[in-house]
Amino acid sequence: MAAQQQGKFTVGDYLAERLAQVGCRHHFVVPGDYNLILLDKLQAHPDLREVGCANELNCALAAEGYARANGVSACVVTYSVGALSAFNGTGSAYAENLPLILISGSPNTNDSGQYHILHHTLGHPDYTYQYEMAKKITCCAVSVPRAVDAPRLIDRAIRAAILSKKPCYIEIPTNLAGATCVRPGPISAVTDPITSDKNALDAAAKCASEYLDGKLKPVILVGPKVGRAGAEKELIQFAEAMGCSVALQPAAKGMFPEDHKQFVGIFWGQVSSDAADSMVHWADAMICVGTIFNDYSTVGWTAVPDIPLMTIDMDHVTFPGAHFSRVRMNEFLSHLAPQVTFNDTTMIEYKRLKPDPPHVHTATREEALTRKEIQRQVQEMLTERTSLFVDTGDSWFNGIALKLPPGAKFEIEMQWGHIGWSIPAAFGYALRHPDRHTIVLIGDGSFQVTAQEVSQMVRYKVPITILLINNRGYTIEVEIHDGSYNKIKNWDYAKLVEAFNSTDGQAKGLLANTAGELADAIKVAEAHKEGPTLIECTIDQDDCSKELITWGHYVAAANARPPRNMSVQE
Ligand code: TPU
Ligand code: MG
Repeated sequence: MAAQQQGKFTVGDYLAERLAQVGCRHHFVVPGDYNLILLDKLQAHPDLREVGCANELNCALAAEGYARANGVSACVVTYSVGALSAFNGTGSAYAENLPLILISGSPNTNDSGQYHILHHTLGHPDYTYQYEMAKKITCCAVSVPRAVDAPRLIDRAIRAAILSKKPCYIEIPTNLAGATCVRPGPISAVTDPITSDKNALDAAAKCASEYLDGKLKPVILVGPKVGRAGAEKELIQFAEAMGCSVALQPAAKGMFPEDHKQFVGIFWGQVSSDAADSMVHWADAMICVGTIFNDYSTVGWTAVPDIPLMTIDMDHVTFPGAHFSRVRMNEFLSHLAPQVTFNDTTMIEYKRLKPDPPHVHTATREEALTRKEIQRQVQEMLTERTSLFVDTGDSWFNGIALKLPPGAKFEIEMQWGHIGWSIPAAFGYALRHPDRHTIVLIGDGSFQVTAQEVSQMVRYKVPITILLINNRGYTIEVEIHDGSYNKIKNWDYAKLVEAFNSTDGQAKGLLANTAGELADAIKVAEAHKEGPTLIECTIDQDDCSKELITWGHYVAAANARPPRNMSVQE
């Protein structure tokens, strides 16, 4: 702040100060003439580091990944040509419950009144359309009309994002970023959390004891909002007080320790792991914590629990006949823990049902690489320091089947499901967690969507290991519905990432056709700290998990349900 204290304080400085205060150490940008002054102001802040991205889709997805690591993130783009691309990553942040602050430059405030037609716009002088669009995909959108309004609007948007764990949108006209502005008040006004309503907390706890009363076989089902609510510790405390089985939805993998004795696997209907499916179906009470039931997590609606549920969401709790607002998930779990009755019936049953560990075949060095062998070798890579990103495709199923050691983290984007998400998201994440070993599992089709962002890993020397599983096409789509559109152009992926090096980069691109080549390549990747390593793992086109095939059949059936209101004539 020293430099800013001396000169004039501007709208851009105000935003910079707020971003730094809420904990953004990096901000992700693509420049354009509507945001250049703003970028200068953000750059001038001593606690913010600017990170340039190759395009705005990747920029927003990098910020999405950064929010996973840091709790909040910022992405700065130019008007329309930039922002409309960044909206996709913003949609991801919304769907995945991440507070991403999307900031866009916009036209000079004089232009709309003068009916000027401007570049990068739709070509008519109504410049409100981007703000109107942003309202639909953020929890709070603000457009700053005058410098004097900036503090209030910036604070409002950022507070909304932090409280609701959703993205917000801040639009700053190009001629306001450098306009004089007052200094911000205490940051606590923006960041202080809303705590639970005491009466609602007590009443919800009473209702929980009524719900559980007389139930013999309770099970806890954990969903992905547990991590977003920061309630992992309280969940363990609550689960141990209950003593019952704990199953996880696929997108919640990593949010409850897999070596915990109450962990009974991933509940994913027909493609569940361990004995999760049997336990969930056997239960007579189900405590859903942060769950999301969508067509993917329910395997095309075939795995929807059919008993009345108790649901603990991020900021409310519901029962078959009651709803309690303003009850925070973490506070409710720790409030309830000392009040519940220990009941380990489902654990006793689990011990009887628990499948034997699968026999894993270790391939010889010369054997052609298979999906199972990749999975076996990736399993050996996982340590307490690993953060594993799995992209849409068979990588989801390969990743979910791995056993996470204590401390390992798992990131998946199953609600939004944008192929290629993992490349920019892992980049953003790894900048914030240089201490961790970030590994990406991604298919060839997904990689082609966001491949440019590997060049940022090269530029910022981020040592991410990318295992690209090349099965020559969109196999997940093949399993849902096949057609010639599921074939793609093959690339020389290993050579491609080395092309990003130019004269100064240090990416390594390796090709593994056999088990031995993969083992050697993994050793190279683990020793390489000066940039990313991409290992192209070639497998047979038909080599995919049986879970993907099964899941694909059910999702296809759900997609194909005929319209209910079809007229008799049709
Ligand atoms: O393992 P595999 O072959 O299934 O993965 P790969 O090669 O990455 O293929 C993914 C194919 C895929 C598509 C084309 N999965 N979902 N989609 C649909 C889709 C299209 N565009 C975006 C941005 N996201 C999507 N999920
Ligand atoms: Mg593929």
